[in-house]
Amino acid sequence: MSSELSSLQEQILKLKEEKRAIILAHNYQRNEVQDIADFVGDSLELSRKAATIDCEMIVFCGVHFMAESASILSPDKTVLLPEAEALCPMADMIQVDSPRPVRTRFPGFENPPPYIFPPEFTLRDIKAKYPGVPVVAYVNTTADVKAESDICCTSANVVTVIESLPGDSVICIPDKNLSMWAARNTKKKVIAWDGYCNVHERVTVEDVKKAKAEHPGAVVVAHPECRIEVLDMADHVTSTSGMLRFCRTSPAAEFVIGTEIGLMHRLRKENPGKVFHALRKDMICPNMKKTTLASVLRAFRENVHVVKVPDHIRVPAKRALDRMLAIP
Ligand code: CIZ
Ligand code: SF4
Repeated sequence: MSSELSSLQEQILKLKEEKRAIILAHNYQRNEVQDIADFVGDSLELSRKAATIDCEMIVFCGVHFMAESASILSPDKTVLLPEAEALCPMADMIQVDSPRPVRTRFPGFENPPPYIFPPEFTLRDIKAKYPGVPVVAYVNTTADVKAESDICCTSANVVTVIESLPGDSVICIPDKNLSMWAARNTKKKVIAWDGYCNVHERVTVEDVKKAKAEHPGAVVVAHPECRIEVLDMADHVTSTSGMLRFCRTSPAAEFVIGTEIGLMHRLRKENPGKVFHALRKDMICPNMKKTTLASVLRAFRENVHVVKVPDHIRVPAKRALDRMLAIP
């Protein structure tokens, strides 16, 4: 490790103690940021940690919606997001009441099925069209969208959440890939939104074919934010926490990993005897990589950037998160 790096780490650890803070890092963060964190996990594991741990300050190394969830569940703690511009483009693809700009459709999805809502709609439009149909919001949504939703879900529990709801239909926002994958695994009608993660969306069937040819003995694991035709070719489909569990317990020794490459750090650290290949080397989320050790240090020094969800949004958003957390 360079002395510059270790000096940054030392300064961070000192301020962390002084401020009675904890550092949470998402599985997609840079390796050195993961290494300085008290806990590394998916957005929900980290928010749960934020709610239960005894501290005054949380420095959330992730993207904005994750810091919002921590603030929703722990309103009395100061939540800092080191990089104000660490946003999730997918979370920004749905708005409560003002439509987002119409974007160009991506290849292969020129003719979406009719149940997928186009971008010029808003969440309120879709709710008005399907009165009484419950809205399931993926955790990758902004706090105000969660506040307008009935329940949240993660990529790990989406099917269980859908099955827990009354009626035979659900509105599932904002990721069309996760929604279509959930639709495959439930008898309920899933009304999907036209959002997507541009990091997972870029994986193609050709990429999977190539990875299988290059690593014939490897197990292919894909995140449900990938396109449905990619998921159909994978051996296992699961969230980041699910991937960590699966690769730890699987008897296989070689894996191809279809998610943001930040996860490779934990996979390799926790499974030194196993081999991991990225499904695509460019599965890199620029927003997740904005946070560096220097920005973590600045967050502590300058108390930036405070993420605080106002009560009129926090209370209904917490209701949606609590409903999910109440499902065993
Ligand atoms: O919920 C999360 O943390 C995300 C964005 C991915 C995952 O599967 O863990
Ligand atoms: Fe959003 Fe995708 Fe980046 Fe996750 S990896 S923060 S879903 S853009």
